[in-house]
Amino acid sequence: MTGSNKLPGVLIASGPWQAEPWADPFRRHQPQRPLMIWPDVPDPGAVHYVLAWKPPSEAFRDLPNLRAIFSLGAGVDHIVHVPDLPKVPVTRLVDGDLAQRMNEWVVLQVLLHHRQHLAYARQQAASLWREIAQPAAPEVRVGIMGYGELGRAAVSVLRPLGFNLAAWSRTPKDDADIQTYSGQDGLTPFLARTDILVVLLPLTDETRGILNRSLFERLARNGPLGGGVVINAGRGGLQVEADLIQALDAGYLVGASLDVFEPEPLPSSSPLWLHPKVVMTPHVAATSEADIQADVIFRAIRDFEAGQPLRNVVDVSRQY
Ligand code: OXD
Repeated sequence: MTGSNKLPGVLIASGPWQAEPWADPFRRHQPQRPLMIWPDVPDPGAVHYVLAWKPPSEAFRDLPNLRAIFSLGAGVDHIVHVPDLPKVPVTRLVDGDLAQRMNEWVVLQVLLHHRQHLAYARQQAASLWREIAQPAAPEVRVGIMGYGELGRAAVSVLRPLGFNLAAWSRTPKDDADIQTYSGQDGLTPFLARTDILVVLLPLTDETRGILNRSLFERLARNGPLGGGVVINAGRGGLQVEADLIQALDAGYLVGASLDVFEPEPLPSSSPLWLHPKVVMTPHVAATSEADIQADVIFRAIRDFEAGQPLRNVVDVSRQY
């Protein structure tokens, strides 16, 4: 509490998202807590917490009592690159609802390529009744790139379907119960055993452009799908669009599912829109539902003020 008996204030800088739903639990449960919505900040000194999604850098300026920044999404790339970011903890959203939504999207896309739905959709458009050879799930090697909260959740839903699973992460994970690979040395063997690549990586200086020609070329070509499939629900900046299209056209990639792009919205001039081997969704794989996630942040602030450590704090120097 501040000396004036006011609760520490919250500033919501939700970029393109509506701010009101994020304000809701604070208004309902703690109407006495100062609540401001960027750019209307009449009392900067009262702001102890910023709730941020794609915030303008000015949103963090001149906040002398700022204690923490809460990302409104699982990713923090939209915050950590803000110039002169205040040196306070930045947290990301980790929540069952987000993981469940991402799981649904990942399973949908893996099955869509595994069950060759794009080919069947083309056949339907041509009124063509023809069976396509169908490999069994254990014959298909799915590789999860990024073995954090969402990567582990994806494994938990893909495993019962019977796929042959492995994961790759920047640093070794000793507690995994699937085969894991790590670092630059582990990348080539991981790709060589992967038919369907599911990408759940954060966007950092290290991962920007990682989905490029050299990576696509190293994916397995001897699998039952006849080439590699890339499924990206991480960030658009991970993929080099021209390399992806070249790999699809050359045939060593047989399909791609993309939820993320750079820039977003994807310009209508992008050839991805009409590419016959590409499935696209407009960054909706795991949307932060304000109705649910505002409560998660409200509780995190309440627990923090009751003396508990902040959870899900990211390492700003590592950018995730
Ligand atoms: C997120 C996202 O970061 O939806 O949560 O991209």
